[in-house]
Amino acid sequence: MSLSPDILAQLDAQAIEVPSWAYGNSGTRFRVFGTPGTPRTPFEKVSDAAQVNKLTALAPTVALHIPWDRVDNFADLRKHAEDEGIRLGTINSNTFQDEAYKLGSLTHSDPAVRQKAIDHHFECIDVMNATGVTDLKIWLADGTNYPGQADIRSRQDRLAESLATIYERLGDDHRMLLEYKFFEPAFYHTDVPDWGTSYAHTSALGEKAQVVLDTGHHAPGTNIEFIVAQLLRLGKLGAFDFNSRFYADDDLIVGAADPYQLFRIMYEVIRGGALDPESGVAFVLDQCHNIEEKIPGQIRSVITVQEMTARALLVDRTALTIAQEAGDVLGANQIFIDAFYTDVRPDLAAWRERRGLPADPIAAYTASGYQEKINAERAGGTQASWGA
Ligand code: AOS
Ligand code: ZN
Ligand code: ZN
Repeated sequence: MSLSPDILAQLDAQAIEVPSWAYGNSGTRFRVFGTPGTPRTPFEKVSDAAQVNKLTALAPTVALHIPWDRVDNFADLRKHAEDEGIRLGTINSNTFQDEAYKLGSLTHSDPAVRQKAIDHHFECIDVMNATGVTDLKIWLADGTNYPGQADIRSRQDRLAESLATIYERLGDDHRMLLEYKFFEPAFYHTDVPDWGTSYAHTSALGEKAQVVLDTGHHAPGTNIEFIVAQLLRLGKLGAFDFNSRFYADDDLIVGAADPYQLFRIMYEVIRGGALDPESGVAFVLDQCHNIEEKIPGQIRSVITVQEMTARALLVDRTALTIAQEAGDVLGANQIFIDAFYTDVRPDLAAWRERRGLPADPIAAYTASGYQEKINAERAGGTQASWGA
């Protein structure tokens, strides 16, 4: 099987957003390792993000995180991104690092703490207005560690009220994207633990609110592609956070742990019409490169998403429907397997060359001298890290 013109046309339109925090240092609670050339400012993170797009044409936008990417003048950051050939993407809020949020943010029982968290989201909306960005992503660390610690039901009521206050402030073309996660940092209950809770809140809020599915935020064995199918069916899938995991929220390179799962997810994306950019579903990486080189790690990630998308596009859906309706269990499954095992890498290398891109973007990055340049230029100063 090779990639038909129709498949290639769909791949032409694919866009994957990269996260600014992937270019900073990151680690675990045991150690954050520094690396040469790590950006010191949001401007340098944007420059690094732009390298991924220059070599792959797959990553035209970069997600920002407030306060990590707070700058004096966001119009300057926007211009810098445009000068580098990319655009600013999703604005991510942060209510998980302040002392005040130890027992919660938008769900906190103290109205003053809730207001502080709401005001932070208002600041994020101001940033959206200053940058022309339309998506506000909310991930909450809110939860409890011990049964009985808090009234989980009233926390839901306060969450609904806080979200409604933020929602009211959104512009006409803005979206609020609510991410769920089953545990961590809270270990007993989390206030937005699953897609159902995110769906309940975003449905109550209205059309501008949608669900974010982070592939690392489910219990082991969860059928994630089913959730994708269901949210698309309900018209409530706003965005993906792509990464992969062996154990919990590992934030490893997407597809590294289970490429077949990524293929199955992309199949449901295609099946649900969400590969069409008009669908509004955003494909964002949410990864940390703790020990590997960051820019090549991001290049590898976007290429993997493209490869699994191409393989999923190879599924012969007409033959599949016939097999499914005939009750041909093994025949239908074989159609999936045939597509998944097709090596699309030569066709995608040719796709890149036709667009004036390097056939092997990682080799081209290594040969470009960019890493040596930033290693020399960025010596000294404080390197950006995941948490600052
Ligand atoms: C946290 O686990 C989530 O995946 C969020 O998307 C978070 O905002 C992101 O990891 C950057 O902090
Ligand atoms: Zn995430
Ligand atoms: Zn996460």
